[in-house]
Amino acid sequence: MTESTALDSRLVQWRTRTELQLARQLDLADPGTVRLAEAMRYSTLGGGKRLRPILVYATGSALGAASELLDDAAVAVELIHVYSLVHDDLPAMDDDDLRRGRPTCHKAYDEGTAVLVGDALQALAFEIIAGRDTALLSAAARLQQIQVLAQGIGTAGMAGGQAIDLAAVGRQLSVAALESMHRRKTGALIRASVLLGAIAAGTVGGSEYDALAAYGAELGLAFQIQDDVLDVEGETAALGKTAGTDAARGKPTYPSVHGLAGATQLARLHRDAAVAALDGLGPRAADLVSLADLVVERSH
Ligand code: GRG
Repeated sequence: MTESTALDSRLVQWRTRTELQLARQLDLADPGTVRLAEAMRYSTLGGGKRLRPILVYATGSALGAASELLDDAAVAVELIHVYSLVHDDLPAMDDDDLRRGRPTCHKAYDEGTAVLVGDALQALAFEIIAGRDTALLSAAARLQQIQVLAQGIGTAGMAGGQAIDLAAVGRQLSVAALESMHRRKTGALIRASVLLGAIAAGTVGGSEYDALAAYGAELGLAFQIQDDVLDVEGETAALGKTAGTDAARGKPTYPSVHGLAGATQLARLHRDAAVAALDGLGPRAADLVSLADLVVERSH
């Protein structure tokens, strides 16, 4: 088996594992909240690349952790990601009709339900990593995961980045401000995904932890720049979301600030920085290097 075929089969395994774990955790049986539970499943189980759980599994596996130790973190980061997509699609934010090739949550259900779906998915994510139904990790490791995840999605991370994004519509941002927004909005959760995998594997600090934090941050930025590029170059059908919306909304993006060729080149520079950060991990980091390549080469 070639190296890329071996990675392909691990990606299939990690995606399948993620789907099974998500379905299991979303099997909410409270008869009083049937519509909410159904909308949570609609939003979560309807496709997606599952990049963030894959990063949890790839990082944890690189450091020697069994998949059972990584399941809770993998599910948690995807639930948080889905919450952010559901809220981002609301009329008060990006007002999108299409997500993952289907009507957005507030279109398929209603706005109030979509707000609650995001709220409940976020709460469920933290309940799971706190040890909802397993306690395979030590309490100290789970607490550290909770801290890392909370920092990744709060004012210093995703929500803060989204606030800068909302305030920037119709304005041009400086190069530094654009980078700072992207690092928070998208990069911080991707960085947290890598770190949650590391913590589950027992890497809770030190030079390898710092190296993985740098890898995750650079990878997150490369991912978001490629997302901006695809919004210009991509097709709605392949993306599963409406292409061209950034420009239509007057959003500052990497292509609008650096041009398309400049943005593509910058995505590759951040990919290179991500890979360089992994130097000290040696061959154990092979999958993480390949994932960095996939992130900048992706077409959806
Ligand atoms: C609502 C607090 C709050 C934050 C929203 C992440 C985010 C902030 C908004 C998502 C909108 C968006 C298109 C961001 C650009 C990058 C990104 C996160 C794209 C979607 O992620 P993918 O490509 O999606 O991994 P799939 O569907 O494959 O999971």
